Amino acid sequence: MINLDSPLGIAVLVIVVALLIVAVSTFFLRRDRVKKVDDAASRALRPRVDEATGETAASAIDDDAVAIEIADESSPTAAAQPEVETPEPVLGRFTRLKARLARSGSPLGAKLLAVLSRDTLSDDDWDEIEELLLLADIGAGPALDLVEELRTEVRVKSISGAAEVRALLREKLVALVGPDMDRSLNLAPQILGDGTRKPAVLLVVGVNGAGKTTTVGKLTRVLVAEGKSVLLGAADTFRAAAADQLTTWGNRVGVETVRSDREGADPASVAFDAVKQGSAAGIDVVVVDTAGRLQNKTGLMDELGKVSRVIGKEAPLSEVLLVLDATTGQNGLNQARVFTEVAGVTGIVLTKLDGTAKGGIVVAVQKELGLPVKLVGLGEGPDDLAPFEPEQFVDGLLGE
Ligand SMILES: Nc1nc2c(ncn2[C@@H]2O[C@H](COP(=O)(O)OP(=O)(O)O)[C@@H](O)[C@H]2O)c(=O)[nH]1
Ligand SMILES: [Mg+2]
Repeated sequence: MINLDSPLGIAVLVIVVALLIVAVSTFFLRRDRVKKVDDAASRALRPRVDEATGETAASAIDDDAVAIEIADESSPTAAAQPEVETPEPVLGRFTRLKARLARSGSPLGAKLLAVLSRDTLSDDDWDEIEELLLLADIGAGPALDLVEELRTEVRVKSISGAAEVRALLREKLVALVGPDMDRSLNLAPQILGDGTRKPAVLLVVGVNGAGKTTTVGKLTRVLVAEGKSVLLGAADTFRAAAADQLTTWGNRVGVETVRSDREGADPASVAFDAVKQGSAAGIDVVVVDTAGRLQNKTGLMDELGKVSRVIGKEAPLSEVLLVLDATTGQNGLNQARVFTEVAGVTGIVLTKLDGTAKGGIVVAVQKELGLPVKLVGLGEGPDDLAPFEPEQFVDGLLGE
């Protein structure tokens, strides 16, 4: 035994007691940390809960996917969650937002009406109509064709009166925008050859500042409003701020973001992780945001090509959405073409249509790229993204 009479014995006793204290406190600290990690993991996998009914979203997670903790108001983790917003319903969004098309200094409708209300339309009048359509960025070819058709029909059917000509113009514009194009997003769960169920995977691409991250944020709200479970992937790894921006959007509607804690991490591996985690958790839709550097075509091709290839190892891509800034007009189209060449784009999101009088760019973009505009951004508000509706769009353009 230790001899407490000797100084050596006392010293040994002190050391033994100190070691015991260190061991006990380490044990408790570790237990606390493991619990925190578990809490974070279960939060990431928790399905959305309908606030009104307390039921999990119908489309949420299969019973057999992963053990999932259902949010409970009384549980400490639920209490620690930031307040989750309820996004606006998707139906009728375009109708709400279409007035913004005309508000952005686009009195196309008013100007056209002024010309059309002249008694008989002269060559100059028709030229003026063509010019107005050109100013709205419809593109030279379509503007010329439209005026020719309109002119012929007015003559052949001996149509007179501004209202009738305007109705005909509206009809022609709707036809030009393509009312029959498939603008739906492919959000179906994917069943692979071996029977495994994978989430729908959406990849969002486009140049810097086009509105990609904002669109992913708004789109997440659209999906949440439709009862889907969503996971985000922050594959813009060049700036930590980009991942923060995305995480903030997700947090507002209770959606987790997979990100790297290191700036400059490999975007393809972040994208892969997001899809892998989404699959494991039985998530409905994984949306991957990317960086928009357009240094040169080869660099972009390599990087985006790698991102989609690597994602493909986990699940096929359901949609590749190209985000285009409508205010860049025809100039943006050349850059856009590069993306369609390298990234297998399936649809266009046209942003900032609220900030331009050149709404006709919708026609030009679809014609040039041969792809449908699926969604449009009409403001900086969180729910200012709407599925594109040709008739409503033309009415907005004409200021109706
Ligand atoms: N007015 C307006 N601004 C938008 C719209 N979409 C995005 N923005 C703004 O465009 C800027 C760049 O957006 P961001 O998503 O960061 O672009 P990214 O670099 O492509 O990810 C931000 O200030 C957004 O608020 C839109 O539909 N209308
Ligand atoms: Mg971004």
